[in-house]
Amino acid sequence: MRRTALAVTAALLALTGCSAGDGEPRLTAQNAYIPEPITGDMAGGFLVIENTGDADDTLTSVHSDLAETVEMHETVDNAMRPVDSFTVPAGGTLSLSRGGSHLMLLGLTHKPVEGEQVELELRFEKSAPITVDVPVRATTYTGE
Ligand SMILES: [Cu+2]
Repeated sequence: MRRTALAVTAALLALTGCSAGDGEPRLTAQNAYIPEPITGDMAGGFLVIENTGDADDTLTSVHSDLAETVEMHETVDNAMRPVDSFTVPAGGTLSLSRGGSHLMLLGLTHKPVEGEQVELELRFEKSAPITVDVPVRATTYTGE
């Protein structure tokens, strides 16, 4: 009897942990790619982070074995500049795309080529880190 009650409680907790409306962000990374860079100095990184939860989260840093540092850049008037973080709004997306905000991989260990996979670790203020296997695409690839 007692064991049954505990099992039911555990099941309920598991259920609430998976439902929306709990004041937590819920993030998934999609459509990630790195265009094959022209030189081995740096590479751009693009992806979409969707937040289906009901609290904002913040992308605070990105790490990769391929790069010494991964910066977050925004593009203003066709010039890019580093920022400390990106917001992933509740019920919305953070879109890192060509011509807009993006990741910049600097200090590459080697020049990545099309077909390769590069691991990126995304770290957030609230959510657990997300590791993404990012495919290296053709230099001219734009995501569509
Ligand atoms: Cu940049």
